[in-house]
Amino acid sequence: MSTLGKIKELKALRDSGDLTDEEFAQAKTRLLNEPPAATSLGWVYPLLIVVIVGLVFWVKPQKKPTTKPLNNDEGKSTQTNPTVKPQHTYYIFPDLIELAATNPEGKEWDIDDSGPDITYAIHLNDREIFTAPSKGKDNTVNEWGGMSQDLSLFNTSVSVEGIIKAALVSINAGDTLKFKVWDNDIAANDEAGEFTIMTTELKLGQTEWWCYGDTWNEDRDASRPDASRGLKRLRLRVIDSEKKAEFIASQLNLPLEKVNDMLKKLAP
Ligand SMILES: [Ca+2]
Ligand SMILES: [Ca+2]
Repeated sequence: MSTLGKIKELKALRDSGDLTDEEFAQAKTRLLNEPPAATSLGWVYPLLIVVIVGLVFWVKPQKKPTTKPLNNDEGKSTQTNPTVKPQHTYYIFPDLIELAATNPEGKEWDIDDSGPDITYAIHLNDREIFTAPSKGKDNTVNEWGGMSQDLSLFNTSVSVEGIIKAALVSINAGDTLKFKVWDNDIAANDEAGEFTIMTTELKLGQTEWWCYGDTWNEDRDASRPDASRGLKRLRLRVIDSEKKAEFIASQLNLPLEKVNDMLKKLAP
């Protein structure tokens, strides 16, 4: 019933003597002051939505100015990964190496006109600490997963370290890591090039390095031509050695719990 209808009803009650003039006046005031429930919900909810949506859009842009300048420093589009911690150990390997169409002398990689067979070795201060677990075949680009291809290792007594195929490196000031890359040949190998980095400058996760003459650039520099000879690109992967279960889980696309159970069986 509308407010007006209710007032009419009250008026009738007063006229018939069921309500005194005072009671009628009080009831009428109460009626007029009480906003009807249906209409209050009708406008309160849309207003709430407007306020909440407004708040979300207002809060979001507030965050941007604090994170953006960090990434825009050198005009890089990619997110800057944190660097490694000193006195901490990491698994390190190139998960991708790309060579130019010709060798450093500007000649074909292989005389049989096939592509190069990419392989690499990692040196710590000129001492070899790791060699590629597998070689590429007749291609200017090759990838490595950082893990043993043989998943049956999980069912044997091989150690956790036997599953991860990467160099284990401790971060110490002054130490240098060198990645030597070559085309594996039956007779004499063709050197492709080298990439050198201080261990303290390594960054967690993936970092892509592009070769421009004698210098290396983090990320591709579109203003310069890509290398036309030898080593062209090397993508580094750095994993916290304490996070090996997470790494294995991500590479095998398995739930972390399952990998942890598997590793418990392997760990002494
Ligand atoms: Ca060759
Ligand atoms: Ca070949």
